[in-house]
Amino acid sequence: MKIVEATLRKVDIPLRNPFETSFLRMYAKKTTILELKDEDGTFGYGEFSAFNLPFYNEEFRDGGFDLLSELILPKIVGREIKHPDDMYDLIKSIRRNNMAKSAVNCALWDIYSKQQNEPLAKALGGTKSKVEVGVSIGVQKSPEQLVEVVRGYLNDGYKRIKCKIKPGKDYDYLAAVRAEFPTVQLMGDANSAYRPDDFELLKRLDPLNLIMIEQPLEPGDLLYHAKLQKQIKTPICLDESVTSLEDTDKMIELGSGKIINIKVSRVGGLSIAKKIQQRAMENGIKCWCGGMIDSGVARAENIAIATLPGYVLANDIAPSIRYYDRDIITPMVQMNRAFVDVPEEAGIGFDIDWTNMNEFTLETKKITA
Ligand code: OSB
Ligand code: MG
Repeated sequence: MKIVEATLRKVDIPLRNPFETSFLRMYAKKTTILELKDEDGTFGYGEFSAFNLPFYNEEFRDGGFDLLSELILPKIVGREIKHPDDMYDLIKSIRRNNMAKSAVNCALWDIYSKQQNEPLAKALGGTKSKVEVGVSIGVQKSPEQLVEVVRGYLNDGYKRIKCKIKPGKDYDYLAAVRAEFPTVQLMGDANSAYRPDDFELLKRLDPLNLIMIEQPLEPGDLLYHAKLQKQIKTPICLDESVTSLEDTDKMIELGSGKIINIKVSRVGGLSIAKKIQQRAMENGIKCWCGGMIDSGVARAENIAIATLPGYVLANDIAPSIRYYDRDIITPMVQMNRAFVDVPEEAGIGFDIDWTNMNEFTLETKKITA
C-alpha cells in the first residue's frame, strides 16, 4: 500500500436517546472519520472514537484531530506500507494516543482486505459468520425505570444486558432488574467510578449473579482490581485498564480480572486487538468486543474482529438502530436474534452513506504527500 491522500472528517451523529455513563451524558456521537486513499484508488475507512471530552480516557476529539492531521498522518501518507501491522514503526515516537493510531490502523486494514478481495473478518483470521451482541444501557432515573428499559430491550431480542452503574446508583438498580428477570445475563459497568474505599459497595453486588462487573476501579489500578477479585466471586472485566499487550500480561500475572473488554480503539487498532485476544486466550482470560457508541465505520470493524476465536462472550456491537435513526454506513447494522451477521463483501463490508455523512460533517481536512 502507498497512501496518497488522507481525509479527516469531524462528524456529529445525533443519538436517538441521550446516553449517560458514570462520567458524561451524551446527545450525539461526536466522532471523527478517517478516509485513506491508496495509490491504486482503493479507499479505506477508520474511526477516531474518542469523545469530545477526555472523560473516558485521556483522548478527546479536537486533540486527536490535530494530532492526526499534524503529526501522525504526515508520517503515513506517501510511505510504502506492506501490512497494517507495519504502521506502528513509522509513528513509534508518538506516545499512547491509541485511539488516534487505531483510526489509521483500521483504515489500512480496510484497504488491505479490499486489495486481497476478502472480508475484513477473514483477513484478520476470523472464523464466525455471525457474532453475538448485547445491549449497554445508560444510567436511568430510578430502578423502576431501568427495569422498564431492560424489558424493552429483552422484547427487542437482546439476551445480555449491561447497565451502567456508579456509587448510589448500583445495588438497588441491579437488584431490581435481577428480581424481575431472575435468569437474564446481567452485568454492571462502572467506568472507574469506585475507589478502594468502596469495596463494601462492590461486595454487595456479589449475590446478584452478575456475569461480570466491568471496570470498577481506576484505569491504572491493576493492584486493587486484583485485591477486589480475591474478595468477590463475580468475575471482574477490565475495560479502561487494558491499553496494550503489556497491560494484558500485568493483569494476568496480578490476577486483576478474568475477562477483557477489548475495544479496538482503546488498544490502538485491529493489529493489537488481535494480539491481546491471542494472549488472553492462551491464559484462560475470556474476551469480548466493547464499543464507543460507534458509528457504522467502527461498528463494522468491531464485527470483523469479534469473529476471532478468543471473543467468546456477547459483544457491545448492537445494531445501528440501538443508537441512531440514520447511520453513516449503508445498510445499517442489523440484529437477528441477538446476533449480527458478518458481511461477505471485501473490506469492512458496508458502504458509506454519503448523504448522511455529508449532512453530519462539521469540518474536513485533507493531508496529501
Ligand atoms: O465503557 O463500554 C464503555 C459508552 C461510552 C463510554 C464507555 C462505554 C460505553 C458503552 C457503550 O458501554 C457500548 C456501545 O458502544 O454499545
Ligand atoms: Mg466499559
